Formats: sequence, C-alpha cells, structure tokens
Amino acid sequence: MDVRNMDSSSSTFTDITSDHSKSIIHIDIDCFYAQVEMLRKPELRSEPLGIQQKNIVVTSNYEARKYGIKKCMLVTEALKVCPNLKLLNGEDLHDYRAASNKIFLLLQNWKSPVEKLGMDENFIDVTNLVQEKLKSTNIGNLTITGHLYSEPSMACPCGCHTRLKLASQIANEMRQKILDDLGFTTCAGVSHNKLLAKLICPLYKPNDQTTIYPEHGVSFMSTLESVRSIPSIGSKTTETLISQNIVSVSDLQQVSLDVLKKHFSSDMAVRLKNLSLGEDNTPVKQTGRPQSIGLEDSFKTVSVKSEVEEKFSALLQRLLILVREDGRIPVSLRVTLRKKDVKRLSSHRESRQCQISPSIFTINSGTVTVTEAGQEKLMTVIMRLFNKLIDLSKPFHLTLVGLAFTKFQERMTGRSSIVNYLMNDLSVQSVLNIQNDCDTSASSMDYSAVSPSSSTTTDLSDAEVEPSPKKPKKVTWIAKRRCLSRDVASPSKLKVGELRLNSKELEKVSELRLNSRDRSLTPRASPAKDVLDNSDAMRDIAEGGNCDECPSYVDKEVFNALPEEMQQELKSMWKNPSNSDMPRTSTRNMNKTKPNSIMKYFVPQK
Ligand code: TTP
Ligand code: MG
Repeated sequence: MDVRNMDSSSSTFTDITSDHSKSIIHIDIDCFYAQVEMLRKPELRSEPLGIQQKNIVVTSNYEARKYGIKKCMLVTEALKVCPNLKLLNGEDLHDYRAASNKIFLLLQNWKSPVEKLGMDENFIDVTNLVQEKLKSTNIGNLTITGHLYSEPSMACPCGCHTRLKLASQIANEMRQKILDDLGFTTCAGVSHNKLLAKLICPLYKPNDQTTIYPEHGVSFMSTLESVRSIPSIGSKTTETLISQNIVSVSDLQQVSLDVLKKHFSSDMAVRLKNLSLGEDNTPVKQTGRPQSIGLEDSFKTVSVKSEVEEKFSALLQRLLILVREDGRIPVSLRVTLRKKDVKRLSSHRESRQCQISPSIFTINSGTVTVTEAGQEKLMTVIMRLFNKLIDLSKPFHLTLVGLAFTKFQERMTGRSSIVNYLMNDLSVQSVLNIQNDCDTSASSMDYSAVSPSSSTTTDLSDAEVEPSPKKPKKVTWIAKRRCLSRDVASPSKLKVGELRLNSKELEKVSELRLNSRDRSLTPRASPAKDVLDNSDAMRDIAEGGNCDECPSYVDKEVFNALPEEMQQELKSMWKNPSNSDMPRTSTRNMNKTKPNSIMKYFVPQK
C-alpha cells in the first residue's frame, strides 16, 4: 500500500514527488582518517587500525571493523574487543583537512556543482552533465554501474532510470579518479535527490556504489529504524517525535500531518513528512571558501587562567597554519568557551568576537604570515575577550575553548583591484559586514549536557545544508550603526566601512566617526564595555602611517587602514595617473566625481 494515501493531507506534501529531473551523486570516503594514515604508512593496511582522539576511537580501518570496532567506541572497550588494535592519535586534523580539500578540488573537474559536507562527503549535481551525455549515448545498451537498490517493475515515463544509469557511470568515474590520483577508496550513492543519494551511499561498504530509483524511495526509507537516520533530523526533533511514539521512519511515514502539526510548525511538519517518504528538493549548493576558520579543544575541566592561556596559545599556533593555507587575511576573531555549571550539571557555550587589525598579518612571497609580535597582539586580544567572558573573581570551570577567524579580507591584485576592493560587494563584505561581530554582548547560549568525552573539532569547511537567509540591507545598516556607536576601537573599521557607504550613509557615519575619534583618544570609560577598544592591535593603525606620497586631500588614517597591497597600488596610481582607471581629482572638484568615486572618502571629515 502506498503510505501517502493514508494521510488525508497528502496533497500538500507530495507535490515534489513527480520531479525526478535531477541526478545527484553523494560520495563518502571509506574510513577517512584511517585511510589518510594508511596512505602515509602502507604497512598499516594489513593491521587493525584505530584513530584515537582523547579516549575515543573516532574511526577505524575495515580490518579493525572485522573485530567489531565501531566509530566512537571508548579506547578501553575497543582494546577489549581487539587487543591487537594499533592506535594512532588523530587530534591534529591538518592532514585530514588537506586530503579533504584535495578530494573536493578533484571533484571540480566534472564542472558540476559540488557541495562539501563535513570532511569526507561531497554531493555533486550532475544533472547537466547527464543531459549532455544523453545526446551521445545509445540508451538501449545502458546499464547501472555498481548496485541497484531494487529492480523497477516498469520504466518511469520521465526517463529518470536512463539518467540515473548515466549518473552511476559518472559516479564510478569519479571514484576511480579519486582512487587513481589520491589513493582513497570511496562509496557513492546515486539518486534524483540529495536525501536518497546520501542514505543509499553506505549500503555496500566499503569501496562500492548504489543507485536508487525514485519509486523505491518510500520503501527504502521505511527500512530505517530510527528517525535520527534522516540527515536533517536533529536530537531535539527526534526527542519530540519519540515523545509521540514516532520512532522509526516507517512510523513517521504513517503518522498524519495533522498530528505532526501539533508539535511542529506547518512547514516543518510537511518537511518531516516529505523526508520520511524520501522526498527532498534541496539543491546542491557549490561550496565556497569557508566563512570561518576555527579550532576548538575540549577537555575535562580547566579552572585556572594560566592553563586557559596555554590552551589558547596552542590553538592559535595551529590556527595560524590554517590561515596560511587559506591565504586570506583575517579581520575578525572569535573566542568561544564552554562553561560547566557544576550545580545544574549542564554546560553552555558563550562566544565573543571583535575586529582585529589586518596589519597583524603580512604577506611574504604570497604567504600570510604573523610575526612573534603579531602573535602576542593576537594573544592579548584573545585574553581580553576571555576576560570579558569570565568573571575571574569567581571560580570557573571550562570544558572547551575555541578560536576562530570569522571574517576575512580578500587579497586582490591587478590594476583594477582597488576598484574591485571598494565596490565589489563580495570582497568588501568580508571587511565590512562585521556588525554582528561587534555586538559581543549577544553571546550564544547553547545548553547541552556535559560530555564526559572530549575531542578536538573544527568548523572549517563544514557546509551547512541549509544556511540562514541573508539579512536585508536595512537590518545590516541598523546593526552596523549600533556597532559603530558602541565600538570605538578601530579607526580602520570606521574608515574602511565608510568607503562602501553612499553619501547619505556617509553623513550619518561622519557623526559617529567624530564621536569615535574623540573617544578613541581617551581611555575606556567603562571596563564593562562589550567590545575591545584601544587594543594594541588596533592602535597601530591609528598611530602608524607612512603616507608621504599621498595627495594632500587624502585622509591618512583611511590610507593607513588599507591593506599594504592597496596602498602600493594607490601610490603608484598617484605617481602615474595615466595608468589609473580612477578619477584624478582634487579637493576642489571632489564633489563633482561620480557618486561612487572612492576619492571623496579620503577627504578628512570636517
Ligand atoms: P565518517 O564518514 O562517518 O566515517 P569514516 O569515513 O571513518 O568511515 P566510513 O567508511 O563508515 O565512511 O566520518 C569521517 C571522518 O570523520 C572519520 O574518518 C573520523 C571523523 N569522525 C570524527 O572525528 N568524529 C566522529 O564522531 C565520527 C563519526 C567521525
Ligand atoms: Mg566516510
């Protein structure tokens, strides 16, 4: 019986079922961390190998799995079931991340959208590629490559079987290429949507692939024993469902939409129902550069400031390696703590962030580097944020510290780079959209049970399945204004920020800026202020400056706040105006330049 007929409101959630037009591949690397280690030391291949983080075996090779080693087993337990287990420490994620990036880059060769999910999974939307291949394929001879979940009773009239056969061939090519070029064996799932492609992927593990046709979505989903197996169903939703006796996916398929709507929003109820039926229309979104680069370290308890400082210092060292690899200059830093509430036996996270001066970082032969003095400045910023998060007059218990660079300045080269830098939303965004960060009083409060285990984690490159929608511009401006009026720390922030504002906005900011200038010269009025001000890292921008070649109308503070590359570019432009695509102007005719001309923003505000 078709479970969809059981629900009187089925028409509201089955409207996406008829769309089988997409061809999606999901690729998951087999025992990822273990494979990275085995590629480094091939002699490990024949031994049972576990990768240890703190007291947990986070994964193991398939040799070890024969003994019953499972992911996230306690080391003690693992050694009981497999005394010969060879354990390697997997807390340094550097090589895993590098391998993950190589796989992601290799998948770009198919010129189809690739969405990275975590470290070792990727979705690839090969719909267009399949359409191309169809033109030159004799479909009569087509077969599935790898396994087929279930044989169809008849051909689907939309032609999806043919398309998915082609997609299964492409998946095989991809897996072969990953093996040939990088040495990793993988699993793949092929279907018309992300949900089914991901869930069918591990059916034949390791080193194999499975395709599922759309008409088998419902029956396949009904085999999943827990609603938690569905990727977008988290622990809270699972709890609510279980409280209503909805435990398996089959239970979810059969419950009426009306019952779900009593416990979830209407949209969520429909989404849950669709997912239970194997229906999902979320697109594969090409993964870009990570929005933040961060590291966290968790532990049992730390209650002494000097120990916290050591932890941060170690994290910072590792984080700077990631920054160097990434190549962008950070302009914002976030500190995260997980505080243990001993009385409530719970813990919660709090974060604060602030801007940092791009001048802390330098570019040597194309590589982002930080001097020792720069590192000290960063540690000063980190510990100031820490002091704001912790009342040191009282005892504290931390179970996690985290550091993340959360905004970046794009590096540009070429003659038009200044124009790009100042006018292109994307590149400027990383410098300017700092309004949320400035509001450090709004700490994130996420209550969760204290975990006895601990591990090192990262937020690098973890693609969100469904990112939050962008804020409307108006909200952005209001937030920015609030930020400017509260954070008086950084002349650079104010000035560079102004560069993107239109004239009206500029007027509003001028007022704020004048205030901020005054205040930036005086010590902080209140130690309880939520943002860092007058930090060493910031002050060097205000004080520093070598703008001998600047025309007189240029505001030196603005100039000094610009990245070195841009300063050089401006200088050469001023020396040789014929090379420039910027208007050569003077204070007198400044207002006659086109509205978006950056030049007028260099004029010192009266
Ligand atoms: P998975 O893909 O879940 O596991 P895997 O690749 O090791 O094994 P499989 O063959 O079943 O796909 O996770 C990818 C890597 O993420 C894994 O190698 C280790 C790491 N990891 C953690 O750090 N913590 C965890 O809790 C899990 C499950 C994995
Ligand atoms: Mg894997």
